[in-house]
Amino acid sequence: MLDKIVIANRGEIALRVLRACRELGIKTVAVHSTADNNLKHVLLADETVCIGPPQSTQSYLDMPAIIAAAEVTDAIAIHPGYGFLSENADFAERVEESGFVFVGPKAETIRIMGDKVAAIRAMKAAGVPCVPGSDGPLGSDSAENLRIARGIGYPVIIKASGGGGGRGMRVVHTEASLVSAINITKAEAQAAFGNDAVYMEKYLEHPRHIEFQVLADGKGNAIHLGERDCSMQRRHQKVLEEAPAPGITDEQRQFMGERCVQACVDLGYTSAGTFEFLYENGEFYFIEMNTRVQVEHPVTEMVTGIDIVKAQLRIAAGEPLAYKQEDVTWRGHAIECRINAEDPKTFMPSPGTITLWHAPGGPGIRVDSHLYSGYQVPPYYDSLIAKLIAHGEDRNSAIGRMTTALNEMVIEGIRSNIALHQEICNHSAFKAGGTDIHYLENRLGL
Ligand code: MV4
Repeated sequence: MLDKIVIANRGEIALRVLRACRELGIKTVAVHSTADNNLKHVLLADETVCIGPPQSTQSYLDMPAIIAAAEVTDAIAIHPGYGFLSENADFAERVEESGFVFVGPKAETIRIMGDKVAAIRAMKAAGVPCVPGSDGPLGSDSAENLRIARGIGYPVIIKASGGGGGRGMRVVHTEASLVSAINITKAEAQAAFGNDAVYMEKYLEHPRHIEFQVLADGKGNAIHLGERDCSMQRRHQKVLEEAPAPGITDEQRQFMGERCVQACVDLGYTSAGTFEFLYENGEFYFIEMNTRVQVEHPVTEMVTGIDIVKAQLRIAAGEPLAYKQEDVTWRGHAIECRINAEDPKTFMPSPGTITLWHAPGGPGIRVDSHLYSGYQVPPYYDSLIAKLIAHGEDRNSAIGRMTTALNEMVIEGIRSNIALHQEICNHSAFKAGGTDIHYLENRLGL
């Protein structure tokens, strides 16, 4: 097993990684900014290294500072968590070139998945169903682009190859606006990503966002852990996720899971990963792959009993995957509510001192949070302060436990979105299951 690792992140995920390390007997180094001296995992870590001032560009995004911290502490590996440098292929490459293990896929794989045109090409080759669209990047011949759009049928969407996660896209409803939409998206993509390549897809108007979790060891062993429904979102920020996805049959799960596993084998994929799909009218369409552990990984852990972060660490240590596909079973239903330090009406961040914190508990309840009474939520980073996960024998039982737990949770001193979650859990369309990606924004009238 890895002797010692650097946790190159903060907040709940840094604590989540630290806990996995403790279970595996791995020593931990917490690297942190000057704003994060009192972060829970920093207080718990075996060693700490301050890597810079509060601004993440000068701390959690400072590659040399993080690699230097690994050097001075004699660490073996670096776990990037999510966000920050977790999907930065250059960082993964520099970590490996410096002689450390990057807990994640090979830099080359991260680079392919960061280039959406390359990712789609790889998925098509592996037999993963993709959205009908252009074959590769669009060229500069407007007549040809109009022909491609006519072949797909309007509405279409123009996406930046260097984008992803909702950045650099434009929906086109009519032929008259296609050429200018392509030009504007290309200019924006050049400015934002330094890459003006764009591609075209059929625009799906009412899809759900369903993603498949995989684990692969890069030695030819790969499994899927089923799917999550992440459709409950606002402005590309997920709010609530669940596993399994309501209404998805065992046959659909097996079929799509097998396609994802085959793609992992073809790609030589290593570590945990997520295949993101749009789901509409009973069909799945690949859109992007995430090469990191995700915020919502706990719902999959709750229904499969498999610890995804420990699996990442074991794979990084060179161990073969400990599970075969037939070892993976799914029990009950799990829901995660992302608790943010934000104003319930304006969604503006609400940093400040936590004057009182009571975590809920009871059967089927899990709380992934770095909060404690007296902790100060800094204003510099994202506003996720807790993930409340409820598991039950079925979806209704999970919703019931979530409702009880939301009522039990006490956060004083800052504003939070607990009330929003109570409202969602009480709403008839959510209770019925299977709401699309536009449900929350429409429901909130935003
Ligand atoms: C789409 C789409 C509809 N049709 N692609 C947004 C984030 C990025 N990952 C892909 N996105 C979308 N791609 C086609 N062909 C709608 C979205 C989309 C979306 C997707 C997932 C979750 C939330 C979303 C919110 C708005 C738009």
